[in-house]
Amino acid sequence: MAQIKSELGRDAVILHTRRLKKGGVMGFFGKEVIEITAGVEATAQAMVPVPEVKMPPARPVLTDGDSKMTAVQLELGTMRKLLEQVLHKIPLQEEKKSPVFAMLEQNDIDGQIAAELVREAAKTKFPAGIHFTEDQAVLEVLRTYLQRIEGITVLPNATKTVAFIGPTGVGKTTTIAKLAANFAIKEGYKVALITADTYRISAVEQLKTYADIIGVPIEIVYTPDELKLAIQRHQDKQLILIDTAGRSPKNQYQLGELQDLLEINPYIEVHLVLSMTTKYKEALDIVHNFSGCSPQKFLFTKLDEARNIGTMLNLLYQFPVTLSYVATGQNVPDDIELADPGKLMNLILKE
Ligand SMILES: Nc1nc2c(ncn2[C@@H]2O[C@H](COP(=O)(O)OP(=O)(O)O)[C@@H](O)[C@H]2O)c(=O)[nH]1
Ligand SMILES: [Mg+2]
Repeated sequence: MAQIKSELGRDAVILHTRRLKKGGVMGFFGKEVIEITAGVEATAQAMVPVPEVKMPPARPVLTDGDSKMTAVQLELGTMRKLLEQVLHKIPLQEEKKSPVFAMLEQNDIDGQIAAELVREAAKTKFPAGIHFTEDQAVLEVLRTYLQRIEGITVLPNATKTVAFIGPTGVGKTTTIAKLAANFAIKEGYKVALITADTYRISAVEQLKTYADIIGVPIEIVYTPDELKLAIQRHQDKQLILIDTAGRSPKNQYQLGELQDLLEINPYIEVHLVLSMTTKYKEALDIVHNFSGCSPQKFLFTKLDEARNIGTMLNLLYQFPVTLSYVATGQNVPDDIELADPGKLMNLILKE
């Protein structure tokens, strides 16, 4: 519905849906797609004047990346990759001898993924007239996994609500302060903060201090109902940022609570915050454990402390999510930027 409404407006209704399989062998491995026919009722459209939305220049627009990633999609993404890996197990040994393979491994890109990138590059047909060496071709393929980038899209006449989830200490609260300052002070949007992190008094105080300095309102909520009301109270804002308690990925009860909190409103855009200092295998566990909260975007912090961005690449290779911002230090509000494929590629090539 969120995607339909973003394309057709608030009055859009679903007229018809049907499930079908595309591709695949004997009904297996086919991608199930859902075809949705939607429309806008003529009367509703005629009666409600649609306000003209003036888009500020050079602001990212809504794309497919905005559709919510479900836990199932997350799992399917991993399963597809696993299957491909099993099916191609033997030839992968050859790819491991490629000179570029060592460079990828030095960047902590998972061996299996590095081998697949090498194989993908060998199969890729680049546009006529472009001749890449093997190394360059692999890097070009790698770059395609860094293309899905989209920050927070704020529209002048709508309220964008974004929640940040992730383990304790990854930098959620600091990131929210940075984003709030940038959107409110630098870009002049009306911003409100909501914190659901009421487990520690210091956590509330931390965000409250930032809110006071930036000059934006802050609400403290203890239950899903309170969160709902707080969001309703701030419908005059263009951006609402929600801080959540750092959840232990091992604690399913806490994760369930977080899920309940986020399910109150399907329009909440969920960013999973991950630290670049986390090892790949740990990060995989975190992504799986938080998948119930359907994160649409990954936001990486502590790039300044990381040896390389291998973990980021491994995750983006595995999951069909969008990359939003990268945080590069402790300074509020400066140490954050929209992810940039060129800069990220340079980090891989620096050694
Ligand atoms: N080096 C570095 N430290 C960061 C970054 N982002 C946050 N931090 C620090 O990480 C610690 C935990 O941050 P906090 O926002 O409280 O994490 P939360 O528990 O996820 O809300 C604080 O000391 C922050 O200053 C970053 O990008 N780089
Ligand atoms: Mg916090």
